[in-house]
Amino acid sequence: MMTPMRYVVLVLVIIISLHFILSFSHEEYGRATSLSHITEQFSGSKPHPPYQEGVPDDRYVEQKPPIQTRKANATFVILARNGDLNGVITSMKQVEDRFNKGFQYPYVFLNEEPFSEEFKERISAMTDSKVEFGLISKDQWLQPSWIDEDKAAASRKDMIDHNVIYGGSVPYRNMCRYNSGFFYRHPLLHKYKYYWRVEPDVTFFCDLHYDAYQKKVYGFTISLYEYPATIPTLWNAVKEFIASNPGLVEHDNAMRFISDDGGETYNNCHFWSNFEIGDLDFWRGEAYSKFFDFLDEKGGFYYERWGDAPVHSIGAALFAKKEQIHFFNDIGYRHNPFQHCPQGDLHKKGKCWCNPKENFDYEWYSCLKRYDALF
Ligand SMILES: Nc1nc2c(ncn2[C@@H]2O[C@H](COP(=O)(O)OP(=O)(O)OP(=O)(O)O)[C@@H](O)[C@H]2O)c(=O)[nH]1
Ligand SMILES: *[C@@H]1O[C@H](CO)[C@@H](O)[C@H](O)[C@H]1NC(C)=O
Ligand SMILES: [Mg+2]
Repeated sequence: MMTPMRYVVLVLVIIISLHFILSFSHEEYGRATSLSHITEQFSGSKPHPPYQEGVPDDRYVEQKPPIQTRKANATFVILARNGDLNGVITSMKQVEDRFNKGFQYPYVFLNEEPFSEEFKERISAMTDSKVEFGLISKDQWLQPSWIDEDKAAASRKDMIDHNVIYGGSVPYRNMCRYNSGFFYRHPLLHKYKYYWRVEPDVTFFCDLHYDAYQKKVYGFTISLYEYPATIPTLWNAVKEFIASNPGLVEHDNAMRFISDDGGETYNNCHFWSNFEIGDLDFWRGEAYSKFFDFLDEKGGFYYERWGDAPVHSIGAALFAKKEQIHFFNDIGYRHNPFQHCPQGDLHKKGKCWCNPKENFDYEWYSCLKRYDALF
């Protein structure tokens, strides 16, 4: 037997259940009966925590226009995969804050696959500069068909057995070859003369309040020795090229940076190419173009694991005047595991935040002393 009290409870339970079902299944009903809506009816406006009103417009300081007056014909270049997005964001935010807010140089992003909408949106949201996203053609990116794949595969296996970093990777080789001989030919870069290469997950430690695009051919922050296992026959190819193209070699070159015996052997010194500020027309010029084609024909990008760092460095050292190669002493920079931290007055001037004691310049594995000795 049910008591009247039990009927009341049952009806209440049914009403409450109906209310919840309707709130979830019918948006309009849910909104009209929500507690906050009902309180709104009484108080007149929707209550909310004060921060949601935002900062009044008149408290914003007027944005300064770019402080520079003379703009170089220049761009940032970032080669990246969609999966590199977070690392690219990290690097780019620092580029903007430390330097580019005051200059508004454009950006060119390159990828052999189309950039995702998320990539393009998040990148574009970080700057007022022009940003362009370019696709790399497969024939410039992939291992060429004339490479003997059996020979290349055997070399990769050998490098894996010897623990050579990225030794087993074909994509890494594609990337090294593309950076060595193709990025500066991408249609989006035709209209520029100078570029600044930026990689994901690097750190810029200091404010830079002058225009970094100087009229130099090649600028670097860190130099070091290459793993000989990645370039066993590179120097022989270089010597062969010099012998058959003596006229292309610059007289006042930086050969002493890359060779300790007048060109007989390579000392493995190279500029670390994850940071570069350089002249695209130099790469596009006769000397380097012929040099790259010659190296490419040797197949060493795939039969060995030639990196863009030694290839660029040897090219710059042979075909540019040594004065056209610039050490950016004032750019505090880190790409794991090495960093250049400006010392003394430069550290203060750039308001750098790196520990000056952590500085690669004259560590035993650095080649900066050889660069210094050029002058
Ligand atoms: N689109 C594209 N970009 C790549 C690919 N591999 C590397 N990159 C980019 O090429 C540059 C060099 O690659 P990293 O992986 O940083 O090579 P690394 O500096 O020698 O090695 P890490 O010490 O791992 O940084 C970076 O800007 C990468 O984002 C690839 O397969 N496709
Ligand atoms: C920028 O440099 C490129 C390559 O040298 C050149 O083609 C272009 O005309 C230059 N643009 C300006 C505005 O000087
Ligand atoms: Mg890197």
